[in-house]
Amino acid sequence: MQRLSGAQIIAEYLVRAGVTHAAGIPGHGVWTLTDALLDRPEIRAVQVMHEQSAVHLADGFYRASGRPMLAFTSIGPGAMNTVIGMATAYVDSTAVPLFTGSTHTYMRGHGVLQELERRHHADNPRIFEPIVKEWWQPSRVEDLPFVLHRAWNAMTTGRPGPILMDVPMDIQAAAADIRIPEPDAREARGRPRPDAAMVERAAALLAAAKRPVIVAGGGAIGAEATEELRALAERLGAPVVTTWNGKGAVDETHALAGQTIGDTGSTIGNALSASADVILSVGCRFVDWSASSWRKGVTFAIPPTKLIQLEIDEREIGKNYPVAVPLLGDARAGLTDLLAALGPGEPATAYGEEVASLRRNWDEQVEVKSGSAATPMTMARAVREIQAATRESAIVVTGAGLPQGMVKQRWVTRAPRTHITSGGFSTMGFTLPAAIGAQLARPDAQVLALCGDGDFLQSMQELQAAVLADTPICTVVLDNSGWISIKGGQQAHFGRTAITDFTRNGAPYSPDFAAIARAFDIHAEFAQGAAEVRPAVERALASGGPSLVHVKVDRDLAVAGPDKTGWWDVPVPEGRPVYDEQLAGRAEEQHQ
Ligand SMILES: Cc1ncc(C[n+]2csc(CCOP(=O)(O)OP(=O)(O)O)c2C)c(N)n1
Repeated sequence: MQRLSGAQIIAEYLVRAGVTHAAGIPGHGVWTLTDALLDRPEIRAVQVMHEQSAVHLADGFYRASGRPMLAFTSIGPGAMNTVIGMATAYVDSTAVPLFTGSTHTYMRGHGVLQELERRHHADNPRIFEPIVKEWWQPSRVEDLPFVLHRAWNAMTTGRPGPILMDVPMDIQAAAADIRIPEPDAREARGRPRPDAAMVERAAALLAAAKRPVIVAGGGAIGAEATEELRALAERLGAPVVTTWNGKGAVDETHALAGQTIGDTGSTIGNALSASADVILSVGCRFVDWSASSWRKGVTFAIPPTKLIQLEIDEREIGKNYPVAVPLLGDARAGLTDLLAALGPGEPATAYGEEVASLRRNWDEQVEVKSGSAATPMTMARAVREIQAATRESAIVVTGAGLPQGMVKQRWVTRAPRTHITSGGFSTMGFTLPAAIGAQLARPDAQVLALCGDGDFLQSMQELQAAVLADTPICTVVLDNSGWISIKGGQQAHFGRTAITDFTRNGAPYSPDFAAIARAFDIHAEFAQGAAEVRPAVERALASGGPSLVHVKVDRDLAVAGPDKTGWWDVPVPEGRPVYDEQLAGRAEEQHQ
């Protein structure tokens, strides 16, 4: 037994759970917690300039390493500022622990500074209800050890996700004689295996398949299943296609890499998955963006394709497509069992040269924009030049807009956890703070934040966080003076555009992003010709500290974005040019 304050109990538990970093903004609501962290050199405190960023930092840290990082805020507005970050983590199933300060238990309901109390006292956490796996608001200091191990268990096991711990100020301060639980003894360890009979059925189906395809989602990377995934793909001769969050599950230069799928995916990915006879999906949700709004034959045709769905969360099984064989369990364990059930053998597929030929066609298509020498430079060319300046192991982070799709489609990802994106929630403002988190998790890696100007302008204050934490991330602002992805969608769907250009006196307007960076006293560059980009990024990365490269890219919608490769259903009103086309497409969608 030890006599500890609530905050000391929390700090001790975090240390035992292996937490090494904490990001947040202190306030009176967490004075006791931040004071207790002072005594724990094991946990490095990182300052951010907005609490949403604290959660994005922790999220980026987790995506880059598989290890949770703490995010903390004061009571009230500080806590509320995290909502978008928590939703982003929840949708993409990443483990983020958020600790917020809360009203003193003996004053609950009286309306203390920053309390929401009109419907229910200390009511802030209910705002988080749809975006956390669990939330807790302990009422006694003695409850803390219990709620801590329950929260940690929920966050890290099964399908990971964020948790909220809303800790009243008096509970942080109160002391008790406590035994701190060992996280190891309270967490569900091990990997749940899918039912053995189902594994046999799945293996038989795969062994007989002539056109098997593996669809890897973020769950394949989260479960550290990529080695087994490659082994199974090679055993079967099955191409691997990836979703946004699955990018990196397979080395994209591998002969069986079928690249990405969906509306801004690849022609090879969509062709292979739409013509598969058997699909094995691994940790993927089949959302509209990667399944081309479920329009039959564009990315998938299930049925007639038979689906084997390997998935840790039973709620995802059969949700978007009917399954031939459900494999409820951990991705790595399931793939290991499938490999064992198949035994040694040679691929029996009927692809022949087809995968290589689809790949050649796709590479030729990519070359049009990525190899373009046009002025202004295409964003695709800029992305190619940026990658050329980096090591193979570099981590690239994106958040929303054209850079997110461009990187999905054209950045050649070699290893898991080196492509980080807010895929499911597609959150503007994610890129820069998530990159700082990734760099903290992987100090030796090159980390690049590839932002649109709109994305950057939502969280550019975090250049200060990068400076304070001395994280040598390289932020690249791909500047097209506007929210051009949205403009492109408006043009395609409505035939005209609204409220998307940044203009002043009728001309495109951009701030001087390099000057902004210099104001934060970091290395800054401006590049506008293709030949300028690579050396600018190389110099920025070599500067050894945080840096920013402002890159001007073409705004013309014909070349601005990634190639459209699939289908996306966004309703438009009657009378618009694409109204009939939209209805015709919708009639072919499979979502019952
Ligand atoms: C927080 C948030 N607000 C709005 C959106 C809708 N949205 C998606 S992309 C985008 C524009 C992104 O602009 P920018 O970062 O400049 O990239 P661009 O598409 O112009 O290249 C917007 C407004 C979003 N995804 N997230």
